[in-house]
Order: sequence, then structure tokens, then C-alpha cells
Amino acid sequence: MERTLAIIKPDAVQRQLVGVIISEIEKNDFHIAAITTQRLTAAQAASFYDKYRATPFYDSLVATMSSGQLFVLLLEKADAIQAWRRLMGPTDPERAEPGSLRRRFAIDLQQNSVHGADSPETAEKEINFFFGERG
Ligand code: IDP
Ligand code: MG
Repeated sequence: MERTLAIIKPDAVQRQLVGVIISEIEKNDFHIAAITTQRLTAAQAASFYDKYRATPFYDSLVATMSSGQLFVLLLEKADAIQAWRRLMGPTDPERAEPGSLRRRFAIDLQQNSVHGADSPETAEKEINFFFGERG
């Protein structure tokens, strides 16, 4: 079993897509080991996306990620990190497969509805960020 960190972003929570996204997670045989809701402050969102500090989209990314409630999930499955990224689809929803979550639900490149850790190292770091000792 591998674990990963998934987030249902504010754009999806605001459009009441939490249920359908969690339903897809369950259909795809992930085990939801933990789930929490959180509203990030701008400073917390800035810290979470720190590696993008130099990019032109950093300020708006921080603003959108701190604009509303997040649903944060700790998912378990064999090959969970890649399996969740496949289910999400690529960052740009226009390049995503028809059945993927981002193709179905993303508003645009930035408000792309879901987040997933991209490596075992970031998964552990992000699980610690949101779940601390509970993760
Ligand atoms: P990922 O979420 O698919 O891992 P990353 O490259 O890690 O994609 O980027 C983190 C997030 O930053 C994306 O999910 C998206 O919300 C936002 N983002 C990435 N690239 C752009 C861009 O070129 N313009 C606006 N927002 C972007
Ligand atoms: Mg990423």
C-alpha cells in the first residue's frame, strides 16, 4: 500500500462537487484513511505552494487556494500517487482524458478542482502539512 495526499480545491467545493469526486475515489478502489476540511490562510497557502514563488501565477494561485474550504484526503492504494494523478488528469484540463476529474470539472488551468502529491517525498511532506501526527 502506498499513500498520497489529495485535495478537493475551493472551486470544486463551492460548486458542490465533493460528493461526486469522493464517489470517483471510492469507485477507483482508494481507501480513504483520513479526511478533513480546512480553510487555508493566505500565508498557509503561500507556504504550501512555496516552490512556485517565482512564477507569474503564484499570487493568484495563493488567492484561489485560500478563497474557500478545502477537503483534504489521505488516500491509500497500491501505486496511489500515480493512480490518483491519473484519475485527476494533467494540470491543464484541456489536455486531460475525457473521464478524468479535471476534464470533467476544472474551470481552467488554475481552478482545476483537485490536487495530488507528485512523488513519495512530496506525499509525506503534504500529509504532514495537513494531518501532522494524525497522518
Ligand atoms: P499539479 O497540480 O498538476 O501538480 P503543478 O504544476 O504542481 O500542477 O501546479 C500547481 C497548481 O498551480 C496547479 O494545479 C494549478 O492550480 C496552478 N498552476 C500551474 N500552472 C499554472 C499556470 O500556468 N497558470 C495558472 N495556474 C497554474
Ligand atoms: Mg504539483
